[in-house]
Amino acid sequence: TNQYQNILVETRHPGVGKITLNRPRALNALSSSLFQELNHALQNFDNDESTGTIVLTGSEKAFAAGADIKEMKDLTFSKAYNTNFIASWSSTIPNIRKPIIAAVNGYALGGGCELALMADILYCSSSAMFGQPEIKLGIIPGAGGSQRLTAAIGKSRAMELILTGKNFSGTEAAQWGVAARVFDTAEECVQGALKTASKIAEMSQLAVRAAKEAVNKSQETGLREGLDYERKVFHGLFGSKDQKVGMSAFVEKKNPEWSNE
Ligand code: CO8
Repeated sequence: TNQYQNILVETRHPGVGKITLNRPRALNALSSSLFQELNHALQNFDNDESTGTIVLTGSEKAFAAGADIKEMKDLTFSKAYNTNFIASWSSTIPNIRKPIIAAVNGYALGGGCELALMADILYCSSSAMFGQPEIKLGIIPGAGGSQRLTAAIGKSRAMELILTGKNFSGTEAAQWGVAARVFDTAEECVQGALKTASKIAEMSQLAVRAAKEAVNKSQETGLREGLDYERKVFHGLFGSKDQKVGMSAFVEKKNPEWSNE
């Protein structure tokens, strides 16, 4: 039984938690209750020892068509400021320590595009429609669009998209490096994400965690600090059991049996 109203949660492949945004009548518009459920489910998977990776997807028509405009329409500055509107939406995901793969099909607009950009790996289908249309509503992106999208595609392209609100396709997302891979169909996209997630879930979870942290560091610091950080974590992993397991298995031509220790 599903304990949520706006999302579906399942564990199909061993080690892989799957979350499907499921508010079809509003094209998965991101309401407060949807985000509360999403964050709850993500935290549960993060705390669950048998889960190694998380796949986040929507429907074939929409990953998410943005924050819920009906919910925001009458919001005032003072209410937004006093309640720190959407801060909790976007502060949970960066603290999830397990890799999140977004499988994006259909619309990923506004907050939907930003949510996809929060994932560690982004896969999409060629017909996916990304965009930051906030300018057309008289606002700007509020959950990282101006920061993460700019980091991913460069200033000039990000400016053009954010100032005009025009969409970009899944094919363009892959060409520009927003997406790691682009698939012909929605089904292939979700299957591809589940397959990659399974593969990652079979690695040493200790090493996966360290690798995710090290890559994320590169997005937040200068090169010298990032390299120092990477080397310290690299050194630290020689204190792990899985380093011995992995390297002995290579030398003995066996498959490693990870202990995650
Ligand atoms: N909010 C609320 N309802 C929505 C939204 C939305 N963002 N998008 C679609 N819906 C609803 C429609 O109102 C409609 O409901 P109803 O049948 O009751 O009228 C239903 O979903 C189906 O939508 P359409 O009839 O419009 O479907 P179309 O296929 O004709 O069009 C589009 C699809 C092009 C996606 C169109 O729905 C659209 O333009 N949607 C709005 C896209 C948008 O502007 N998104 C940005 C929102 S602002 C934002 O995200 C700010 C970011 C804040 C941070 C978020 C934190 C992660």
